[in-house]
Amino acid sequence: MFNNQLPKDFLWGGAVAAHQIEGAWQSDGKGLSIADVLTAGSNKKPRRITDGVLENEYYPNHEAIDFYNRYPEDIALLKELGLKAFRTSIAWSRIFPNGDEKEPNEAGLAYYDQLFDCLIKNNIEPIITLSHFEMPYHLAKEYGGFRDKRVIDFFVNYAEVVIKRYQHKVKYWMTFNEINNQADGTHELHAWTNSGILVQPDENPEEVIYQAGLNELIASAKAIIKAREINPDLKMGCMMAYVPVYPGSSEPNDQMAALKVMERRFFYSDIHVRGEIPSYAIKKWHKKGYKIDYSQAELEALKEGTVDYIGFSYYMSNAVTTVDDRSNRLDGYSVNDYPNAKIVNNPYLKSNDWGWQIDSIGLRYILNVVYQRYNKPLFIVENGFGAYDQVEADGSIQDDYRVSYLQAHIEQMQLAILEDGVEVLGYTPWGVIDIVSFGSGEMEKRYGFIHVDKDNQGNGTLRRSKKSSFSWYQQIIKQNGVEA
Ligand code: BGP
Repeated sequence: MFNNQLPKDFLWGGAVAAHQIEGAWQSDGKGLSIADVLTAGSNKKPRRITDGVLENEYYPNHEAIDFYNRYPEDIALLKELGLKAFRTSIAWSRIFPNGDEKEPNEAGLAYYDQLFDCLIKNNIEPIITLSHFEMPYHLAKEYGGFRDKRVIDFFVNYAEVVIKRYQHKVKYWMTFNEINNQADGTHELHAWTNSGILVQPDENPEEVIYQAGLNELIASAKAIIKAREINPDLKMGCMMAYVPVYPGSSEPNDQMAALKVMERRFFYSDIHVRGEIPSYAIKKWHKKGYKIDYSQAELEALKEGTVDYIGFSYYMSNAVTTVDDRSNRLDGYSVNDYPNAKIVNNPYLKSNDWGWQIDSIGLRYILNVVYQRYNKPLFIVENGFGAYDQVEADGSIQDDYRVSYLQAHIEQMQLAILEDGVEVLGYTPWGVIDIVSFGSGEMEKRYGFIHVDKDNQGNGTLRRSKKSSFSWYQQIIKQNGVEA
């Protein structure tokens, strides 16, 4: 397969998020964000959401890797790597510290002007997420996050300010990072980071999450409508976490269970792309007696504010079974959608140290499934291999495991493009430079081509150094793909 058939303007890049890279959690007028009250966790211990910032707690996102102050040095390294695109997010609480102010914080706006100018000067296209788990804490605390429809307007106001400000520097935008996580996570982390909600003991978590998720989808649609009024040349995308679900056996109930588990994830992109609430959701809400509130005007906004492309993350695949109780995992509400459905490990696949099952063919599979479902351009804005990298005595890091993961996934992406006819705008591997893990808060769950000297307890010099994968990816970009 010849890699030189990939489009010449294919956007080879790298991805990060403000709360995981910037640090400077209180600089230049920035308000507290919902990420600033997440403690450190570990591979085995989930992160906790604290009520405000507590004394003698360690919050890994407060300093992260200090990109806020070091971005010129880091962007010089990304330029050397050969990136054509760099995905990051704007920290909402740098622009509106509490979220419900009328006027923005000019120092926050000025920072992102400088960051985008630096990227553009280095011929790197900024790919921007409006909210990557970074809602202002005040909106979560005082309004209950997206359970309150006023937060829709606060988000749209924020989106309008930044899209107007940066419309000539940023062409590709996405609204909410991995908006569908909240549908699948039983733990409160996803409901908190997606929607800023803490489910109360007397509430039905699924009903609250569906309402908050729908309000977020309405906010996305209204922001996209505004963006098109500002500048019709902008490319407005959604951002999904696609984890394909295979049937655990050929027993027909396993196939139906897989369809139903995927349906819960597709609920979000079905609305982002098709602009209407799917009939399976209306039926489910009615059957379960859920009171999901939406108006005719909001339905019209959903219809008008659909996306131009679908950004998504891909890391792993799952399997689901109904035939036996092999499962020891209680993964999310999705398994409630079909009798006896349980998420199980796939015996044909290996896992990384966090139990994420490695499946490069799953990327080609999901590219085909999503493209056939929506017929919209796709953008792989996250893919990567988290690992405890080893620094050798000579200071080098031989991350061949990361190269083989990425090589295999790029091969499958190229098959989807060159043989299956899927339209893919670009590929921005996650954590292009080592940053704070979202799920565990660990600094040592590393994804980068560039190592950062900092450990899980926050100790280190923050020195940057190239891993062996740096020169490998540099070559992939130069030759526009992998030879397979
Ligand atoms: C996705 C998030 C990213 C990133 C990635 C890796 O869910 O969009 O923010 O963190 O997962 O996850 P982790 O950092 O937990 O390894």
